[in-house]
Amino acid sequence: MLVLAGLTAMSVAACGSGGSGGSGGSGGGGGGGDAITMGFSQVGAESGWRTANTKSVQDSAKSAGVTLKFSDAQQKQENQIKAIRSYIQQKVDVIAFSPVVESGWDTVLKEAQNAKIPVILTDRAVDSKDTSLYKTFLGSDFIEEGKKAGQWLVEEYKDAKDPVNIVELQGTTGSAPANDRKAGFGEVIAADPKFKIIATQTGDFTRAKGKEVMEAFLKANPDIDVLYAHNDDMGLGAIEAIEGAGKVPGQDIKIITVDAVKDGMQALSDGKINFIVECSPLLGPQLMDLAKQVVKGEQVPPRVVTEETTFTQEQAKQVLSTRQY
Ligand code: GZL
Repeated sequence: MLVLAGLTAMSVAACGSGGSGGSGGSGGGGGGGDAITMGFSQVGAESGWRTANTKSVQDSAKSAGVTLKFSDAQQKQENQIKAIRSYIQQKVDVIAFSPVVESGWDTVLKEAQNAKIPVILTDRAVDSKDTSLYKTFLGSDFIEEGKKAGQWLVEEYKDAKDPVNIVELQGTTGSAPANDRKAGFGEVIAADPKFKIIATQTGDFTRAKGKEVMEAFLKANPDIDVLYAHNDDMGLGAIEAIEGAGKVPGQDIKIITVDAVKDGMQALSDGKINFIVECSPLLGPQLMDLAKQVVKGEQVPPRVVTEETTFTQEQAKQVLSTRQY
């Protein structure tokens, strides 16, 4: 739970809703009653997580009676900026988006503010110094996710005396999850010099790139002990590379990933991944609650942190059949 500027962020389950925070705007469409129009700019369709997140947003809009204008930016910031500008032109009541990278948003967010259209950040953060440019940020604590990954590794190798050689598949360069998952993990393993990140490179959160980069890691580093991948999809691509190199994933090379999507949990249950840190994509219900509140001008918390857990191989076996995504 974060306490910010006299307001308390909410740490709620994926289907909860916000509390009191900054005042909302009346928006272009007036937002009369509950029938509101939301312009949503999505990062792309790069991973199983993203597909599940898109479904959550679209299904929740339907059940909340929110008219949704939806765009897929194919992981390009310029496409997101274009989409936000078009929503401003269309005078939607509220804009929500998952910023593909942290920087470069102030100008377009200022345009939305000048048009009196409230903006909600969902999933990823921006590095704008002026936090009045958006009403709230709903999403995971990525630094905490990185720390959880590091804490598992420290425990797993607590009796090891020799160096532990780690390779890291980073998420999209410049994105909040990549920056913060790297920082959280690095902070925890820095406590013991036996942990060495011998190679680190972006796999852009995709399976294909994860496989390609892991192939290069394997060629250049014969003695890899651990892979830390910032999402399941890159980890699954890396498993193909590891098996292609005649090694056993989960045994010859231990693997830690983040997300806990179905395919990742299957690999965890099969013993090919050793530990997964959950990152919930099911943000839709909370997003619609927050959108209705900001359009009505109600106060919402400036930060809403989604609750999530971690899974070992045993735990994955127990919950696999119940996973929603
Ligand atoms: C995290 C999200 C990341 C996922 C990836 O909230 O932004 O983007 O971890 C996805 O799987 O591509």
